[in-house]
Amino acid sequence: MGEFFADVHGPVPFGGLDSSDPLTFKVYQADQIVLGERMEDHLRPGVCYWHSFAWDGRDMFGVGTLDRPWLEATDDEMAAARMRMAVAFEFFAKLGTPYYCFHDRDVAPEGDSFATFRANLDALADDAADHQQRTGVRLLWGTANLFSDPRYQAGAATNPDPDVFAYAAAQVKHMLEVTQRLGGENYVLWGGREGYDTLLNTDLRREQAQLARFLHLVAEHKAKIGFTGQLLIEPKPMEPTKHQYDYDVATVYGFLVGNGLEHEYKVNVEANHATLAGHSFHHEVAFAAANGILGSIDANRGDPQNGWDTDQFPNSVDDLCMPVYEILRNGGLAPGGFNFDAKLRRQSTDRNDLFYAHIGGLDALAQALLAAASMVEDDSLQKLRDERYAGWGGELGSAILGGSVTLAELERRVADGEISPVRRSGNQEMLESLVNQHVWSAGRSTRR
Ligand code: XLS
Ligand code: NI
Ligand code: NI
Repeated sequence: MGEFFADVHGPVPFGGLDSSDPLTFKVYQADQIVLGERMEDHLRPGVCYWHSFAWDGRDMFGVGTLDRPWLEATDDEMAAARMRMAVAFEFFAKLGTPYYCFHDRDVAPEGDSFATFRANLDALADDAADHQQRTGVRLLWGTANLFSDPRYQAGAATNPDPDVFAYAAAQVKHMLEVTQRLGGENYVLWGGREGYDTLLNTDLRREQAQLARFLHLVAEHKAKIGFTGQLLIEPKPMEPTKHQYDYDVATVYGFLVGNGLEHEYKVNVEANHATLAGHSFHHEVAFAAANGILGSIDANRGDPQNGWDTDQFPNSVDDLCMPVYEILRNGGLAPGGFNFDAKLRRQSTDRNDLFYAHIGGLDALAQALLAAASMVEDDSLQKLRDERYAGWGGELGSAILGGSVTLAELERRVADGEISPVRRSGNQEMLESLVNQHVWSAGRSTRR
């Protein structure tokens, strides 16, 4: 097959905000220096294989609409898989982003046994290594699909049947090794069906113990093979199950600490999983950073009217800028990055739509980065936060935190009138305007 995306020569150029060409970046410039680092090195953007190349646009109500010839029925599944991979790398290289991510099943046909699947995956990993070498595109993270096959209908590690646990373990062991072989910088575990549909048939205590054991096995194997990437858990509250155990970052953090796993795993925060959990994306990133487990990001968005994982491409600088600010203040994302776990709408049937989607998402991220960097430089947000807590650096605050005062002592001092709280404004509206000012003005001077 010749080029699939024949209209685009790539790499997609920078056109600037005055460009009317949808196949140019308006803000994103990989080499632009922001706070001393290249924009690309801050964002470490990646394309996800599954939504873009392993899904044809089908939904619950209808068949595929997208032009994905390698997904059509065929007698030669390996040839189709090779075509899919060639087109995927053509896209990555033409878009000009450094990373990609995939599940084992996104690239390899299942075959009729685990041994066949493993052989298929190994053969396609060899191809991927060649494509990576040729294009310079790298693997941000690998993962195993432990939710599509009917055997996982009641979960993988949390399945009532230990045979299923074992099958999942086999899949993860192999995919961890494939990820290592391809130089993957992270390995993700998303607990797609690790939850329940009804409590009537569910033993919560057992299932949690099984999940902890599974995560220990993965960490042990990582150490055994000397994989240096970061292990990541991707929280999500529900869908496909009614309730998922990795509900949100706080739940995952508690689970990790409760099972002695907090030094082995960090989190891959997905924007729309945050909103499904009733949080903001900002909250999830800030909570992960505050607890030392911020790993990587799946950058997408939901639809404010829909309560499901619509996986749309990110397009709101307002929504992205504060999460990016927290990331910068936390010292960046590496070895994590921004993977677009996002898919086209079913009606976006032109081949170029995949470019428009990624270009738009990257531009929104780039503007968020400029705004966040401008807030870091200006520092007034942090100064206001610091001033708000200044008392904790004083005599009383230090004594309380240092454990040198008792409740009785505090009561005495309050009763004596030595301590008397003064009300202070939180200045929320002023801060909201301050953020807007950066969102609106960032990058003006550097634009052509
Ligand atoms: C689904 C998840 C999934 C993970 C990878 O909601 O976002 O795509 O990122 O298994
Ligand atoms: Ni998701
Ligand atoms: Ni995701």
